[in-house]
Amino acid sequence: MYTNTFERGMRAAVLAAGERIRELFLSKDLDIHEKSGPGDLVTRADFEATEIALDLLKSYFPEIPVIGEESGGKPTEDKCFYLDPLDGTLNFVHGYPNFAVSLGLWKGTKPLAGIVYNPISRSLYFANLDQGAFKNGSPIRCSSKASLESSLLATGWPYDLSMTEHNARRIKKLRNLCQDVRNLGSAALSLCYVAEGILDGYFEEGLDTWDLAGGAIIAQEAGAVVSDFEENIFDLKKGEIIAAGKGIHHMIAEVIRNDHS
Ligand code: 2AM
Ligand code: CA
Repeated sequence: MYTNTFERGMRAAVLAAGERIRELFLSKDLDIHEKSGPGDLVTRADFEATEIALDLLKSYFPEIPVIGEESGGKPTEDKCFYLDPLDGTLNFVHGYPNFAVSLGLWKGTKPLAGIVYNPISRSLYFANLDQGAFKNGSPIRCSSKASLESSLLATGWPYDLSMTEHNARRIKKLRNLCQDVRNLGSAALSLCYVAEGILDGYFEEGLDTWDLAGGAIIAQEAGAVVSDFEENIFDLKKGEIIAAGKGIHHMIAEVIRNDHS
């Protein structure tokens, strides 16, 4: 049933963390604290999910370090996990059920496996390098749209407020070319929606490693082109991403690069 030795432990970690998040969400047990500003929050669920996932990862993979949004840690050149215990905390706080546990396994600059779990819909997305992407065990593929006109895109607002106008110009340009540009509030789920073809493309910048480490390989293994804004190979540390089917990826990148007017 498990395609490699990593899947079992990664799956156990995100499922257990996700089920605790689900309980706290349904019981509205939030305990909210502000981090860098009013839109950047952390809750009891972020901390409890971190502990649950870390304990399981340590028991399955004692030798692999974990870099976590709420637990810190330093990336190494060898294998390491990137854990976002709750991606979409602001959604969680508002009762908007679009958030996930995200876990990526990387070796230096190379993704090896990714897993994203939405504990409300109980959807589990998983990908191993060169082995395709799966949702609840069934293969998924990105969309094959060849024009922006029939495409639904998503993005997120950069957390650096000085970037707001710049991003608004970009969204305005793209909105005139495609059906709409959504903001789903979870980078990990946005990438999974690209992987299963719900979204035709997603772009965002100013993100952290743990926001993207799990979802990027899922989108890639589902056939999406995953790059930085210059269309170079996706760089986890750069924090920017365009993930889209190959028919529209370049068009999105061109608009993003020529957004100065
Ligand atoms: P989070 O909910 O785990 O914080 C929404 O556009 C995306 O940005 C989410 O994946 C969200 O993840 C992430 N995000 C929220 N605050 C951030 C910050 N200060 N820096 C970078 N990414 C952030
Ligand atoms: Ca988070």
